[in-house]
Amino acid sequence: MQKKQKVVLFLPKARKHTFHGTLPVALLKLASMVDRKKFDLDLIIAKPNVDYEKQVVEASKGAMCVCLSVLTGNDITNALTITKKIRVVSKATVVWGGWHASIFPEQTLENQYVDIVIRGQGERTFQKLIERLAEKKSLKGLLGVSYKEGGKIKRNEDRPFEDINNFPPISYNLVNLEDYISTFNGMRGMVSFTSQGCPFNCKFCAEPLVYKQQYSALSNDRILDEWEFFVKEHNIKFVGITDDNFFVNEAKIIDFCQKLLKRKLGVKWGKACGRVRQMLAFKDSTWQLIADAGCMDIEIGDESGIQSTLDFINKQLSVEEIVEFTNKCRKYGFEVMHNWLYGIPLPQFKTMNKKEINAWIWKEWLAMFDVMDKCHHKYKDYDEVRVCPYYPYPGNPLFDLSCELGFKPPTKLENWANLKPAIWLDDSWNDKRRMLLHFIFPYASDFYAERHMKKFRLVQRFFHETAKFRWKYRYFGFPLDYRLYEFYTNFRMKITGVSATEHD
Ligand code: B12
Repeated sequence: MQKKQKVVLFLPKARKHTFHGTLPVALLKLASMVDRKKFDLDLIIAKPNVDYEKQVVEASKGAMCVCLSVLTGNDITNALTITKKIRVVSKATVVWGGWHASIFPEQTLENQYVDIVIRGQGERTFQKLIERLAEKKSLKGLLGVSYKEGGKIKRNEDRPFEDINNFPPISYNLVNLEDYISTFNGMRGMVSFTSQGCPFNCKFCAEPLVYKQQYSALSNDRILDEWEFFVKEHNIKFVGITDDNFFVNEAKIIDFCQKLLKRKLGVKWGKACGRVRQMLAFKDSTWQLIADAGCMDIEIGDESGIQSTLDFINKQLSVEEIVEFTNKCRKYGFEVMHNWLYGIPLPQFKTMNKKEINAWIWKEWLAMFDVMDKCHHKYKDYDEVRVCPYYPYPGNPLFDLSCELGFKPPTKLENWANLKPAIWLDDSWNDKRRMLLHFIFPYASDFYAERHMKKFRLVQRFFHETAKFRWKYRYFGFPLDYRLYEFYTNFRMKITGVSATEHD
């Protein structure tokens, strides 16, 4: 009998200073495509307290290929460090897939340590690639791959996007699932990825480049089989949905909720992304059903409080709809996770100097605050809010505009590891953002104060008052209270290991 070839799958470390505990969904899905009668498989994840570098290098010895999943960011540094070490001890073919490699296949392959790139949806291409590698066949005509041949980089045609129901269920037994159980809304939680792609075309998102506005969702029965397994085998109480867009098709959502109720799993769920306008068009009975089926929170991309910006980025959303949506969520008992962007490149920036651009961004912040005030009823209650600077991720019209505005995209793979926010944003915005998210929001909130007032120490009362003042007057100057807060938080952390607010 012929000796089995070995395939190594590796997920590098995504963040510089911390590890992420997110389930390695992409690699698990790829692993399910490996015919174990023909191939041995090693799945290695960068985890704390594990010498994962050594594991990958050891596993690569005698392996047919080592395949890595890489996002734009620190992944790249970690992936390259390890790939270099592999090259010293092994002749394994090095395959990169995932978002970064899909966006920049040519530039990724220009790096001497990468042999093959798989672009976009990976399952089928990966399955066919390892067959070809095992049979030592040429990659000519293999859809979805870019590769090197005779010193030249070749790009084969794209592989048509496939219905994800064609792929086998995830083999959860390949990992210790307990390692990936985390606390969501105070409950034992697990993530579930139920669809791939997004049918919309927001100008700042890489999705249209990678998945070309295609969308495929698992059947409701398949999703629920997975959830039933989570609940029955792992005592999961909450499922967080990591899809880019979960609430796409109202009829499917209705069927999903009805089937979920029928299974009597008693599981709560949420963190699911939806589009405001599309969800507002759902019938009231659908909203009620979603609530009855145990949904706790919904995530949306508000992006901007300025209508002309929302129109420019093709968000198909009005400022009034953000407020209407939030009120509707409140009525049905859902918490909203708001996501705001600032520093989005706009055509008028071409004729503005840096000072004028930063004055515009302040205008963006003020507009965002006004919408927040309307949504949060002046902090009587509290939704979760993320405020992020615009990063020029490539492959969309905003990236091209960013280049016109002076952004110089890295010309080498390794330089994408430290992508910075847009160059027209000066450093002061990051300071303000931290003050807003870490200090003003949690401390100004009446919700926070009501909950903690009784045990409020003097210093926290002081923070509550100054944060409220800052919020009321939109004031970020003289940050003495904020510096004191930082000092206090660090001090408390050192002494007790507990941070000063719940939102740090
Ligand atoms: C969970 C998640 C994370 C997790 C873990 C990511 C991971 N690698 O497991 C954490 C929290 C660490 C994370 C961090 C970030 N993330 Co994130 N994240 C996600 C999220 C929500 C789900 C990822 C997932 O599991 N997908 C499910 C799998 C099945 O899909 P997939 O990853 O696309 O994989 C398929 C193909 O890409 C391909 N494939 C993937 N890997 C490989 C490997 C090989 C060898 C092959 C052959 C194929 C292949 O096949 C897979 C199956 O079809 C996605 C959104 C999304 N829709 O994917 C964003 C997303 C991946 N994240 C994104 C971003 C921007 C970030 C951050 C920069 C955010 C931030 N500001 O901090 C950081 C980057 C960290 C870093 N690199 O330094 C962007 C990616 C943009 C980019 N150019 O890389 C996404 C797409 C969100 C978005 N729509 O903008 N993220």
